[in-house]
Amino acid sequence: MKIVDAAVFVTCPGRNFVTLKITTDEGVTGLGDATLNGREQAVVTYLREHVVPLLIGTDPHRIEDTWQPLYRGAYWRRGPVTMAAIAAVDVALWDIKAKVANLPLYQLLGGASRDRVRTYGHANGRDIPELLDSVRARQAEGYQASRVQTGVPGLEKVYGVHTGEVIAANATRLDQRALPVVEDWDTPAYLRHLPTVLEAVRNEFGPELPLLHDAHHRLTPLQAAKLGKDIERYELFWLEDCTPAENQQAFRVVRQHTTTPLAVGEVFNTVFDYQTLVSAQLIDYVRSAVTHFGGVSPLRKLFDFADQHQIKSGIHGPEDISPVGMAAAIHLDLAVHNFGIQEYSGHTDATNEVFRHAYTFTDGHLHPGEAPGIGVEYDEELGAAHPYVPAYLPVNRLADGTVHDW
Ligand code: GCO
Ligand code: MG
Repeated sequence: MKIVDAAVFVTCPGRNFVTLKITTDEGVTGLGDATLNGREQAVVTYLREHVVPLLIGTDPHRIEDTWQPLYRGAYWRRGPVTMAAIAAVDVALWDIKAKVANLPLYQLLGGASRDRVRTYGHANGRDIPELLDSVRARQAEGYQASRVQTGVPGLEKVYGVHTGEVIAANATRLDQRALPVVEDWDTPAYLRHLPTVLEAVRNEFGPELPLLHDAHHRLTPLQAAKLGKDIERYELFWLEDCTPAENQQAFRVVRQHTTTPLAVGEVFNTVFDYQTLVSAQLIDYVRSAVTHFGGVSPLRKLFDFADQHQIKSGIHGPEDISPVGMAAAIHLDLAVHNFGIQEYSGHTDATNEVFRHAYTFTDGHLHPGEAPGIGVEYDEELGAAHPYVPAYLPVNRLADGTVHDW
């Protein structure tokens, strides 16, 4: 079997998605997600100019032997653009292999380790009453775990919250503009407010509801350590990205002060980003997306490494992961032993029409379905009807104008 074509599609049925479609001489096709939110066209060009020519004529069954030269042969290793491009190839080849075997991908990954995949949804509000309504809305949709985010008194536009025309980071493209939306930030105000939010949520919903929170890289290690301690009594499922993790050592400060479980990694793209975090047992969940980590093959290796330290998976799954990336994640979730939880925000109806998928969401749980491969079909005609819309992610500034992590 040989690869005869590899095409890259960009579509915007609510937000931009980049999809790689590999075709073989036997007519079998495979899909991979290459969406890098806010930098989509960099991956499109990387794939079209530098990856596709290397694929034509090669054997699609040699997944590892395709992955390694894409990673090592570039010489310039790692980075989100490279790893998103490699991820799309990896997933498309797994899709082809599983279709040829006439099995859903999870069967090739060792088969199911569980019956279904637990998810968490996003609840948010400008203030506490709005947040409580949002948790109720997620529960009505079936979610059994919620990530909770609110506005901060005194701040107008904050990550993860619908504030008038500025929409949550994971919502439709309305949160993104031709030029970045500027949001505001004040860490002391946030640190004073968050415990009152968690108190209100626990009072309303009781101790059993699994609660998560995303600090989105905004705290210093010391602030994160203090926050973790202050909120221990609310028993979070995890506190995510409490401090930027480029400096892995920073998590030692956080870890030695709190038993609040920590999740990190959505912006990482190789196992090396996790080396100290995992081996020194500084975190509890690894958060990378199939789409940004080089695909199913390396993410599986990361989970095996994490498992040696009793660290579990928590694959990144906001709306900016396409249904192709979500499907690949759900197959992996079902198969690996050290599964923790899967983030799932769903997609717009228009997105689900462009990407018809076999995976289903019932009672807060996902299942990849039994279709051969990853179980996603891309409608090229419909996709073309939603052309690319340039859009940036927001930036964050403090009251005096200083740029802060977003
Ligand atoms: C999450 C993430 C997202 C990111 C988004 C950026 O935990 O889901 O933090 O909300 O902000 O993926 O494109
Ligand atoms: Mg996050």
